[in-house]
Amino acid sequence: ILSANLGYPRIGEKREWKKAIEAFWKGDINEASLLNQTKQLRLKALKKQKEQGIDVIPVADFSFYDHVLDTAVAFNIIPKRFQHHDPSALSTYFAIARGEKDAVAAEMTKWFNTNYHYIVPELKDTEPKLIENRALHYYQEAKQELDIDGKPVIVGPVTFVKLAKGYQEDELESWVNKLLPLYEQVLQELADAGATWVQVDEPVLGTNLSEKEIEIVENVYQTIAQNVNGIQIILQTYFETVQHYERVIQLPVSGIGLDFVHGDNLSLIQKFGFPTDKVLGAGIINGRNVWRADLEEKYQLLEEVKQAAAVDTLIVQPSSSLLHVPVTKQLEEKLDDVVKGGLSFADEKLTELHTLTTALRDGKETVKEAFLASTEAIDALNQSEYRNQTPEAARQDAKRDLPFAERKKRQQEKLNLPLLPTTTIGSLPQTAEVKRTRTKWRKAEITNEQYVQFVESETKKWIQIQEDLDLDVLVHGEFERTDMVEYFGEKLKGFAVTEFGWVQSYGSRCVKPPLLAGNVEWEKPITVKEIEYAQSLTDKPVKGMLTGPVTILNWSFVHEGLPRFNVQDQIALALEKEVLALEKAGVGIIQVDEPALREGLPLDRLKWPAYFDAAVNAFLLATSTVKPETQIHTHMCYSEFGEIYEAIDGLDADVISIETSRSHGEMVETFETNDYKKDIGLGVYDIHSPRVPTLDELEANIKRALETIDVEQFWINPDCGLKTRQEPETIAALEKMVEAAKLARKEYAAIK
Ligand code: THG
Ligand code: ZN
Repeated sequence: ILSANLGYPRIGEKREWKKAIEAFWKGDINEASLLNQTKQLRLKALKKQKEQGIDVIPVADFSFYDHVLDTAVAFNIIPKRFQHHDPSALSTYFAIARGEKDAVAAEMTKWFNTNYHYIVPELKDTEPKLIENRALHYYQEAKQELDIDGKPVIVGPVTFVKLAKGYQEDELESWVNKLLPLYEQVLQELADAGATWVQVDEPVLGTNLSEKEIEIVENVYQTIAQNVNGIQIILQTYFETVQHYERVIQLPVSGIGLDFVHGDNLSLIQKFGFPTDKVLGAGIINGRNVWRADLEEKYQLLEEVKQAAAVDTLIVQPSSSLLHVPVTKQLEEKLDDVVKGGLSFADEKLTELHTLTTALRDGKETVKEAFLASTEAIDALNQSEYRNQTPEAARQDAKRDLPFAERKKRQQEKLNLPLLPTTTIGSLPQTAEVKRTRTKWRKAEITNEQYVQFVESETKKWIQIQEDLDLDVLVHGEFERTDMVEYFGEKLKGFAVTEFGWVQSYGSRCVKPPLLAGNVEWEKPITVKEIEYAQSLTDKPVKGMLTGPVTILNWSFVHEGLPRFNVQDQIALALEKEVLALEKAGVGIIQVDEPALREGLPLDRLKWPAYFDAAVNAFLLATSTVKPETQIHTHMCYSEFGEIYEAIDGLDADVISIETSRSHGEMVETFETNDYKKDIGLGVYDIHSPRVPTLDELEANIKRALETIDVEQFWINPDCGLKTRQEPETIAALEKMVEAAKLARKEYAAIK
């Protein structure tokens, strides 16, 4: 019996990694300094894992941005527009991730159903060859510096190709065949350097692979087994039940890692067994949540696993990489004791792994105290005020009273908006000054009053700017909010927020998910004051801005003792109270954003209908009890809409805005083929880049949309919130956008 980790968080206890990388981008530190600082972070992480008694420690899980981009660049898979650069230069790597003057960044998208984004590889027009054996490099570093025989982690070939841009099944085989010799070289060099284990991540094995695809998986691992000698591959899966289980366990690898937290892999091993000559990596500690494990329960589960899989070597490990959780809870000083006692971040999870391994190896009595402490912490949380109310029962058939066409008539009477109304998504630039002031307020360096006054002055400034720009539907700008989910987490009962609980979201960007410890309750209006203030400054409508139940659920760390769909309904009912409070305060347009609706989709398609039903009902619980003349908006942040179209329609929002500027044409088609009837704003420019769009581009995007979408249905807006942008470029871009809208209005008025 061994203990292992699958990947350690990159960002450092206090986001040192992020700060070093951003300092390098700004030119404040040079490359040598970046390399040195990040090396120290890696070594510190390795040392910690060793000291915690982890037997099999991952290496090469480090990245300067993203591990999928690492894999691509190491194989010379560099988008054509960056191919004139040196493929081995760090500057090339960052250019692909972030874009440069004449070349847009590679797209990024969600890593399976997590809130982590990877850079989408572009295979077209590339010639794969091995630029760098990263796995070997980091293996040697750990060996030389700390005498650790690390386990290099690499993204498997099938997962890598499946995640590439424009993936088509009939191209899988040829691409995998091109990459296989490179993988073989990487693995052989590792073996020759003395590596004992290598972890090959193939999370696509938890998705619905076709017959053809699973055959390719078989070929890949047979070929590797034939051509590489002297290394033990652990084929690592996570996030879901393995599909094609009986074939996967026959693959010629030394071990297989299964997730025993998500999905139902236990039933599979109980039903079909597990090869006794293979190592089983039992993913027992949740790698995606921050709540302390119930060690008794985990121990029982391990016993069941052991019984079903009579293997010689069992590896006790987290369910996935710990990339998805913060580093350590030790720094938290403001948390309620009961909550803090109930937490396990990455470091504490390593302790849990060690405890469970010891219990299996030497008997439970040897770690009696740790088991007792776990039980006590969980009991304390269960008996705390977080759990003592009975949640309100949710309706299952929430629905607006009147059909859309009738609502639209009444809303238009009230709002009197022009053809092709213009608006923004909600957040406005969070300048350094905004962030600085909030930090000061948090540290009590300024009073509450001073802070509120500052936020109001920003709102006032921007209401004026929006009026000058002649936008039609205004926003207050969300200057009082950090992250939208963290913000609602701070205000709703049942949640707690941390000080240092950061996790990587994309590149150097991090988020701090709130902790959902118990039943959710709305206590008093959250957003009404700010919206009322903004509305008092203008005659134009100001939108109320809320984050929806699916997104709050998805972007929080929800306690595993709480049933997810129930929690989602509780959040929805709390939001309904906020929606009604806004309506009562005279707010005529309320936007409830659901940017996480899509990423929350289960990996297994069979689970989609239940997910959608629950998501749609929760959104309707929150939004359907307003008056017909109150206009409900929603916003979503991604482009592949085809497969979730029905759910989107089911939300029954009066207006939806979506992020489309990087794939405008495709998106228009989805709504066209489905004959979507409600109002819709397809983002007319990309806010993820500081570039100000030209009038021509904006007009072209509007025109393209109006070829198929009715002009009466269309809204003109940027494709996402503006909080990460600077003020001057934002104003310049919006100016152009309003100009384009006015030109389009004229044109269409003439046609009519
Ligand atoms: N909130 C949460 N999750 C998200 C998003 C979000 N996931 C998807 C998408 N939006 C990711 N986008 C971002 C955009 C910006 C930042 C993080 C994720 C960001 N973070 C600050 C940083 O790392 O510097 C930290 C926050 C701050 O200091 O204000 O800018 O919006 N939950
Ligand atoms: Zn968005």
